[in-house]
Amino acid sequence: MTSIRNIMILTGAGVSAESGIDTFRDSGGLWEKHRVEDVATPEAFARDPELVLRFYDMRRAAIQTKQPNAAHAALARLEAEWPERVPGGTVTLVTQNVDDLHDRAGSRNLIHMHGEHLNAWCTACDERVPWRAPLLDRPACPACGVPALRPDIVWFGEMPYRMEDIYGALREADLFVSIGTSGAVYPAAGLVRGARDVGARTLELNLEPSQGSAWFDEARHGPATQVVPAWVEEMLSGG
Ligand code: BV8
Repeated sequence: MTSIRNIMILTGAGVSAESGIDTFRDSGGLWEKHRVEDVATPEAFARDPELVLRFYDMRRAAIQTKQPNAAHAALARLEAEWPERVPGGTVTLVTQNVDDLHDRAGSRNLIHMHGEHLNAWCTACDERVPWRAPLLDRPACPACGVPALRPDIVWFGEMPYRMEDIYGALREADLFVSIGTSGAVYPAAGLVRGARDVGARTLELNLEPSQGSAWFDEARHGPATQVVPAWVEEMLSGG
């Protein structure tokens, strides 16, 4: 492992599953209660803003009752301690998740490529503001006063955030680790191929094989709260 300096980690809903936050595609996952087209596209928001705002208000409230789990904590520990183990080494955490559990666990070099529940985005002045309350009653934007706030979430058909930063970090990666994602959504699901193109090693930590499993050099299956801390301990102890 000593040849590894820069680590890129991609997480999905599976890393927050054991914190009690629904995943999208497991049985009983969120999408099964709603069709994606009805709640997670700009067209859905234009067609039925109340349905979409209720969907996000419910989830924004739900995450505020949840706690980070041992997987989130282990990833924050890796970011903090890796430079001591490998001087100049970096850990970049890219998450598809819109909860704030990585943030609360202490991860700092963190990219929310699909947005965040705890932000609102004003479609009048384009400001993004921290937001914990419901949006259903169309509150006024704190920056411009217009009642034009929407969830700061990347919907299907919208461009994920900070792709330049993500591809920049990917070019420098020696190890790419995918955790708790089904590999169903692009461009996130394509990052493993970009990692292979730059010669990085690839590792999948997931409950079961994902749609992209064939692209990984190695896979370890099991719950994130067991598999992720064990892997971090191995990386930090030089195993
Ligand atoms: C874009 C915010 C272009 C919403 C989300 C046809 C082919 C290929 C691509 C496309 C296509 N048609 C359309 C596209 C593009 C589309 C796409 O990929 N569609 C898919 C469905 C085919 N992508 C987009 O639209 C993206 N934008 O392409 O823009 C563009 C270009 C230029 C200019 C403008 C635009 C935007 C995609 C972002 C959509 N937004 N999230 C919200 O959260 O409400 S995606 C949504 O799915 C979440 O972010 C989620 O993270 C993501 C992926 O799901 P996962 O995280 O993987 O969760 P899932 O439930 O699927 O899997 C959980 C995994 O965890 C499972 O494997 C399970 O086994 C595991 N697990 C469960 N428990 C545990 C566990 N693992 C460990 N421990 C456990 N305890």
